[in-house]
Amino acid sequence: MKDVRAVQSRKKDARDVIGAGGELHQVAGGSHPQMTTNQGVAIGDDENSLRSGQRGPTLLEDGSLIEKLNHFNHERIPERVVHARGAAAHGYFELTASLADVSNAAIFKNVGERTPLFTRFSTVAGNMGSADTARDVRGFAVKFYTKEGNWDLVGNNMPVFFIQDAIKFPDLIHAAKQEPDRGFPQAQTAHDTFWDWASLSPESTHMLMWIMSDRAIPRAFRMMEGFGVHTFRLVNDAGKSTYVKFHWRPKLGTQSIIWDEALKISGSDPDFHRRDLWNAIDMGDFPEWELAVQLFDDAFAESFDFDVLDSTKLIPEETIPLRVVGRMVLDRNPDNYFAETEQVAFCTTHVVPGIDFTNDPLLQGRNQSYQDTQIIRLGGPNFAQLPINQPKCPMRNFQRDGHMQMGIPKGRVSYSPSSLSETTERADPLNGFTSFPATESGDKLRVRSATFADHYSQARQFFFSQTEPEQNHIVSAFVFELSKVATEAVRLTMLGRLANVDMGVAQRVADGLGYEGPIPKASAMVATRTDLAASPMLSILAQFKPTLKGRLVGCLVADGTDPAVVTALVAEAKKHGAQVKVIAPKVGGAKGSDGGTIPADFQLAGGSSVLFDTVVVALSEAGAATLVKEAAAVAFVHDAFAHLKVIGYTAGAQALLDKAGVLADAGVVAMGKPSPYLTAASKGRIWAREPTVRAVY
Ligand code: HDE
Repeated sequence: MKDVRAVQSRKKDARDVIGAGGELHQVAGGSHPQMTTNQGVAIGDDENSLRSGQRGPTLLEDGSLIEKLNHFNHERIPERVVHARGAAAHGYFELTASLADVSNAAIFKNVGERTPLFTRFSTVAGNMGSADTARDVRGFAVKFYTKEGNWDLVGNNMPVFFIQDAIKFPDLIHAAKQEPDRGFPQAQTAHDTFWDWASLSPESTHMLMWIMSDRAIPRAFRMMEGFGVHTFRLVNDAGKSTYVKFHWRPKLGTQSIIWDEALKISGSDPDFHRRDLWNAIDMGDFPEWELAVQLFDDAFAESFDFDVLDSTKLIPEETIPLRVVGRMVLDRNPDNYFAETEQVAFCTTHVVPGIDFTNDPLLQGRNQSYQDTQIIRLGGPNFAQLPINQPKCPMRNFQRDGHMQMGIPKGRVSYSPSSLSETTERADPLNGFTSFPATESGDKLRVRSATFADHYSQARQFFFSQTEPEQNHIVSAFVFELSKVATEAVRLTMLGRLANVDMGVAQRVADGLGYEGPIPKASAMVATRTDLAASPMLSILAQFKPTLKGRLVGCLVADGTDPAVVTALVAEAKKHGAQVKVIAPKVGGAKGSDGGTIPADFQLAGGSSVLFDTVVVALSEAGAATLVKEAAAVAFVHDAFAHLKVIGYTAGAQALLDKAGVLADAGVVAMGKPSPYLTAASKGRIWAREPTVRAVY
């Protein structure tokens, strides 16, 4: 064995690493600063702990070992009890139209002014390591670092919620999360406890329609809408209050995936959404949303069909159109997932002067919950001092001490009022936050207002505002979920609730379940209204933007592929704002018909067609003859067809198309020039194909 002391003396600089038996490695490249302990002491050796003799016991005095392991042991903090899995980005809000008539918030005053922000998207039910494409609501939380302090708009990608009163939130979440005895299923509502709770909670019916719709399986974070959900209040300079609902509208349009695709993406790329967000920002293709508001007054609130304080209801955009006031651009990925995405602490109570609350009982409960959850999650009351949470304006008060106090407050005065210091902070009655002086009176009761009692009318309105394929998907989603419910009585209770939405819908779900008995309607306080006009704004497909911007084209190649097809496709797709990814049997690429190499982005097994919006099968006859014997290639094409994608193909690819069961239709396009194919692909999926590939109940 070499003498380690001799090796130590050969160590020339910080790049040298001493391995087993005193082997000296040089790690090339860069000019590296010294590694130190947390006390700033330079570390001489980060590969070997201190021991007595070469094979002897490790010594307790090895401070750098103990410091390193202790820190590692404490690397995890409790994950969020809900919305644990998320991805985030930095960006800015730019005001494009003044809102000063209704709010004196500085962020709404100066057109053109940019306010920095941090936005976190999330799923609700799954744990941190769950898959992105679970059927779920997506969190859409924005922290605006305004000049007057932080404003957190902690919303979702659906405008309504499951419950009307915060007291029911723990029950909803316990029912949706893994069942407590067995610890599964992960990140799904398709199990008995969720549907047991839902079937016994009629107020959830409207939200169930949303969650069973394609809104719950978005194509990308940058292709989903966002909503503040509650009715908030804006207050102007004159102290006048205006009610407001906040909306985010994605510039790329709202788009979803198909359920079978979602299931398969969970396996192919569990990070599908966070990767998409990261890549888009990394490439400089910055995701963008419009911020819009629905504004209304007491008179409208009085006359509206439903209670504006009820978070299970929405105000159709046809009734109060959106007023666009600004845009959000996400232009910078986090530097560190933990320090930023994990430690960001959103609280509904974080509002600024000019923005205020209403009596929505869900919002009122949230105002307690978020602050408290951050204290347990982040270990104490000083979480606002973490860089990601610090306001970008002065933060001064007499709150002191506590775990991880990072400031060093000076002076003897840590209280108010005081006269001992000329320079300590004081409250500012003129410019500081003052709550809107709403008049409140009434008996102290545990009660829910009768104006919250209609649980079905808007659920029905939502269903009948959808296009036919979207309605079919809602029915199929109910069938899928309830088929995973083992307790038959729960399924039947749920059918009875659906019957209150519409007997036809309940019957379709019953058919899908193979249930042939009678469906007894659940009792309801208020009869379901059938006179609410359809609201096309609630449909994704009715608002579909024909574009390939931000979309991915997957091009399957093999040895013998004509490289000119790929080159032309890449060039044309770029004009559409889309990106082409090449999939080949080997990641080193395929041998083109000209003898050169066609470089690949994906190896076939890791590049399933579910990862792309549309695909091209660019094969020679010989290439297709090889790939018909490759299950991954057959599945690539078969899935693309079953997921209603537009498929471009070269003549040589026909054998693979046949093997995959592809039948000619408007979405199966021969590749001459790439333009007709790309034009067809920009129109989205081939919905007419759906009844030929999937049962419609
Ligand atoms: Fe949340 N919610 N929530 N929620 N929520 C949390 O706070 C809670 C609700 C939403 O990216 C928790 O920091 C209660 C509605 C988002 O960090 C917790 C109630 C809406 C996020 C909490 C609700 C939301 C959360 C868990 C019923 C849409 C993720 C960790 C009264 C408008 C924020 C945390 C992020 C997170 C409580 C209902 C959105 C426990 C009690 C309605 C986007 O405080």
